[in-house]
Amino acid sequence: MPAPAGTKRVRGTQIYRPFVFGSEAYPFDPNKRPEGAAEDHTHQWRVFVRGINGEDISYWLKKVQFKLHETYAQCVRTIEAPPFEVTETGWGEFEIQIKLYFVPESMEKPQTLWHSLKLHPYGADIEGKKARRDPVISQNYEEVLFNEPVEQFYDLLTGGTGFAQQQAKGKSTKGKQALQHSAAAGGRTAEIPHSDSPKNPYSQKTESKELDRITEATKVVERILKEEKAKLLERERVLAGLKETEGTSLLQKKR
Ligand code: SLL
Repeated sequence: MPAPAGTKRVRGTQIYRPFVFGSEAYPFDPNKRPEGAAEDHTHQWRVFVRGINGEDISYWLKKVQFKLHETYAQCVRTIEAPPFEVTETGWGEFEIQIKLYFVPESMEKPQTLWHSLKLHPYGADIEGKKARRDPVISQNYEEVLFNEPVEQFYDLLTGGTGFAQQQAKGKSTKGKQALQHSAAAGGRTAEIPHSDSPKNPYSQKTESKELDRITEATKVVERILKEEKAKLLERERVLAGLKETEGTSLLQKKR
């Protein structure tokens, strides 16, 4: 029996899409508090889900639900269109639940993320950051993975060239080629920019730097392991020697 319309999946295919989620917080300037902010509030902050380098992600992301701390009025905020963000003022840090709802064509269930809202500086030079009243940014690069997307969603994701359908009818080439082709045609890909910029730290360059850093760190760990193994072997050798000499003399003494 054929699958109902819109539910046929592109087998053996996984498609991922990168995005950023997190928060930015601004300590109030005591001389210029935002209008209407409660007496005990100290910061303005924003929690967000956005594309890398401002890329429009609304072709796969339909809406985002942010669940704030219960001290907030209407703590469940649903954002139906980009920018997917909530701006608020407050005094305390807390965990924000972020639920991603995908476009209906995707037939995908929503996915939940958590973000710790950061109001206070962290990392290096905390005192300096406080004194300058630097914004506090806490964000993560993330990838959503669509495993065997339904055909209509596959087309949406890759630029809508109808390749999935053609493939299904046996008119087209293999999955990989189809993916490349449609990406070129529609410009919808998982690619991140080649270089980073002041506004966007996520790029192929930073990724490759990070990979180099991991490779270097792995080498260091391997070297330390080797040294420690050698030390252990040496100690075992000494121990065996001691057992031989001391062990026999003890036995001899007992006799
Ligand atoms: C803390 N567990 O103790 C956290 C709670 C609550 C955050 C943080 C104010 C909300 C409002 C606000 O910042 N709540 O006044 O509407 O740090």
